Amino acid sequence: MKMKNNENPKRYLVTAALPYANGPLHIGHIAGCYLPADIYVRFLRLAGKDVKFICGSDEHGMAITMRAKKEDTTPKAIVDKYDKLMKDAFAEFGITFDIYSRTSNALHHKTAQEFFLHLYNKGVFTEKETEQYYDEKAKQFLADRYIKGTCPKCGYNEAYGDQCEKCGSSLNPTDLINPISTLTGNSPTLRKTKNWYLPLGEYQRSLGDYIKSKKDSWKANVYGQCISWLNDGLQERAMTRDLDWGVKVPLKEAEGKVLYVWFDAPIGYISATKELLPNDWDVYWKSEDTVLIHFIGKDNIVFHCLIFPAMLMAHEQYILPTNVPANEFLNLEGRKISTSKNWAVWLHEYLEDFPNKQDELRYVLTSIAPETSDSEFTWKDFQSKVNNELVAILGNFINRVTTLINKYYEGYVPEINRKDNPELIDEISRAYQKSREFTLNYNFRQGLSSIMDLARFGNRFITAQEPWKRIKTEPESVKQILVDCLIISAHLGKLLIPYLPHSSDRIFSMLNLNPEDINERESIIPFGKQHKILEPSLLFEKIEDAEIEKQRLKLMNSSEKESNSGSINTIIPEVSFNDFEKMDLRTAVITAAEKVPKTDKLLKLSIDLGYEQRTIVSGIAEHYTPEEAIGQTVLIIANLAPRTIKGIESKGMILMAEENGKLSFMTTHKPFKGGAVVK
Ligand code: B3M
Ligand code: ZN
Repeated sequence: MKMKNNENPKRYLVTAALPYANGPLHIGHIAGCYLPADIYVRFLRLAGKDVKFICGSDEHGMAITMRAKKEDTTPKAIVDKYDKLMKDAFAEFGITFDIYSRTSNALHHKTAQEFFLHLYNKGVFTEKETEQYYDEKAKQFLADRYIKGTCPKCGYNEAYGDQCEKCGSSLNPTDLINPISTLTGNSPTLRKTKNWYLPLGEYQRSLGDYIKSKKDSWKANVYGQCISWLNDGLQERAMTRDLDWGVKVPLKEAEGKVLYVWFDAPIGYISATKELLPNDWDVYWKSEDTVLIHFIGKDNIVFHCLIFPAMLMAHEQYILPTNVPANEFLNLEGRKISTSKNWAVWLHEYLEDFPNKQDELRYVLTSIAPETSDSEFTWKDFQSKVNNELVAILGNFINRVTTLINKYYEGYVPEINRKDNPELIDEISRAYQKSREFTLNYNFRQGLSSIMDLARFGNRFITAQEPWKRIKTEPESVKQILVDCLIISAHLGKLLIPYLPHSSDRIFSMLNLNPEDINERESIIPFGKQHKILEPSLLFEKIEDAEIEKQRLKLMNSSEKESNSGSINTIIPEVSFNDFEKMDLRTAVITAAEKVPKTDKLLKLSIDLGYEQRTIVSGIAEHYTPEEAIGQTVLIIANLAPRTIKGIESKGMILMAEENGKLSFMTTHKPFKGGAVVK
């Protein structure tokens, strides 16, 4: 059964998940949510629909406070920094939000508080007193993530209050044995506190009906997850928290409490719409002929499909989401993308490293989008998709057409008595029809590939027609062929507007045409002296091996820096024997050692290389005392460029083996003097 407002909507309201302002955007965010949303919105705009595209930074919740703690700064400084970084990167990449707002805005705080009060006054919430851990020294209640202790299931002693990362069990803070506050190291005490809960169980029935009505229109992964939550039975959830960073709970008795971040964040969509359209935001939210679509990643499904709809139902004035086309996850070079492990391709860095190559990334991320299951990005595949598809198929076709028109007619589009070519008309309308169908069904991978099929057809067509052979003998037919090819190119430009907008712009300027003049049904292409196309230039450039190697190395290196240790899973690209031979590896004997003052990790070592004495500063003080180090025969890289560390010149590097964070010298099996060559 389809919702009735699906049939002929007056307007569309499209939202993309509000990213937490606690770190930069990476390609997983883009492929999972923002790019599909942007394609969809651009498509609707092109079709002349009334559509608003809403997003903004999510600036509350533990994600922010924990990051602030890690960077040793305030939550405010964190959100200001990342809000700007993300907003700029989205704009540069060509994500065309109608508004990119922030949940720290006063208007949002007011909107979220009014929403809360409306539900409160209707008696929607259950008030409940519970016992929560409290840190007497920090004078605050502790969020689950701020409590560590021993896991009751597996005995791991670094388990968090909500989960043990060793055995994966989900926990309550009170399950932990010997709980410790990570803020102060104190043992927390239990204190009574009152919070307001949304009794989701009371909405079990209406949510069930709502979700079941979406069986045919929602993606199977989204529908399936909702049904499984419903089958498990919905539990009440606290909508207020004992924290100080967030939207204040607008009740006298709730001093020192804020709204649960997942209560205020989706209301952020409403506040941003208000900011964009102060006078008629409510028709987008309260009128049955609006279609409301939320683009999100799969970890946000329960919040958008069950909790937020329950809030909207409870409020009674709002429409419910029409569709929530959530994507699965994108992996990177064989591993899960991880912000904390720095295993990511950051959008702002890509834009710096590959200037004016937004569409190369749009193309690759769309063609591997995790639409029905997790998928994977590798730099090799990025290179091969750019070189073998964008360059070799699309770019090549446009280039052949513009080159030949320039060569044979000095760039003027030949004037002919054009005969319609039915095969061509068929092919073009198939591309429009398929790309429309796929795009409207959130199947962007196939939407894009059906457009690429038209470019493939163009290449086959020109190859089969061989204008370069016929130009001498059949000049009139060649004119017809090249005009046909020009028409294909113009339609490619039009079809690509939602997917590769920058390239579409370039195609139109190369062809000296106006996108508005090109339509599925007719295309206005001036001929003769009125219409000169540009000199041929490349639409896409090949990506060289060296560029890809550089990116792979950058990924490996930065991820190591962050975790401060090489992981056994880290694959380091192969090096040539030549490269290996450039390293001067030697034995050395440590003759003296002392701690570097005001540091925890550094030892200053004097080493004997036989042919010379040297100083090396090494980060091993947590693993060896100076006394233990003296007298050891170790391996070093002797020709590493000198570095100054804490004012001491360090010449060379001691090689250490690492296991589970413990470091050990590499030493010789038999007694050796310093200076022996290692090979
Ligand atoms: N900030 C979660 C996330 O980035 C959250 C989305 C909010 S959408 C209302 O995964
Ligand atoms: Zn455990």
